[in-house]
Amino acid sequence: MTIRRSVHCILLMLGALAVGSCRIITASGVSAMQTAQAETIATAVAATLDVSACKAVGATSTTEPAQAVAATREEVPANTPNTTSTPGPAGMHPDLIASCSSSPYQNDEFCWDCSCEKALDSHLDTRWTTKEWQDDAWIMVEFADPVVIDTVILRWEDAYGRAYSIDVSNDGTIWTTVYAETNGNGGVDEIHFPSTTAQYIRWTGQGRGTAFGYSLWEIEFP
Ligand SMILES: [Ca+2]
Repeated sequence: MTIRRSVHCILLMLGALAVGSCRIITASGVSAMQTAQAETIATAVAATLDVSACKAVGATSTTEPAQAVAATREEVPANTPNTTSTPGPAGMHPDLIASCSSSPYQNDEFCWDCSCEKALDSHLDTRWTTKEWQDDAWIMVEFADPVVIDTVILRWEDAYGRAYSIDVSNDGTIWTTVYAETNGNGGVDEIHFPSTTAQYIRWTGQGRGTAFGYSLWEIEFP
C-alpha cells in the first residue's frame, strides 16, 4: 500500500512537471490506472511534453480567446459632431424665433457645426463661430412675428467683437442701425437701444478683438 501511494505521488509530480500548463490532475484519473500502465504513460508524457496530455488528465485552459476580447471593445467614432439643440435664448420663447442665418461658420475638428443655432440654444457651452478670421461677418435672427425689442445681450467666447453694429428690419431687406460699438472688450455686452418693432435683427462685425474670428456663446433677447 505504501509503495503504491509513493508511485502515485511520483506520477503526480512527473505529470505536473511534464505538462506545466496543466492546473489540475484529477485523482480519479490516476487511481483508475494500473500502476504499470500509469508509469508507462507518465514516462511518455514527461518525454514528449505533449500538451494534449493535459486533456487526458482533465486539465482546463484559463486563457481567454483573443477574438472574444476584441469583440467587446466599443468603437467610438472620432470627432463626433455636436448634437443640434432647439433654438431658444433665455428670456424669449423658442417659438418666437423662426430661423437664423450667418456668414460662413466653422465646422471642423476645432468647432463642429458651430452654426448660428448654437448662439440661440440657451447653452453656454455651444457657440457660433465664424469660419474666416476676417472682420467682415454677420449673424441674423428672424422672428416668427414682429416683436418689440430694446435689448440684446451678447455672450462672447474669447474671440470677441471689438467693433460691430446691431441692425433691425421688418422685411429682411431694409435695415436700420439701432446700436454701434467701436471699442468693445468682450465678455458680456448688454446692449440697450430705443424700443422698436422688428421681425429681423442682425449683428454685423466690423473689427475683431483678437487675431481669430468671432465666437458667440449666446445672443439673448430679454
Ligand atoms: Ca450656445
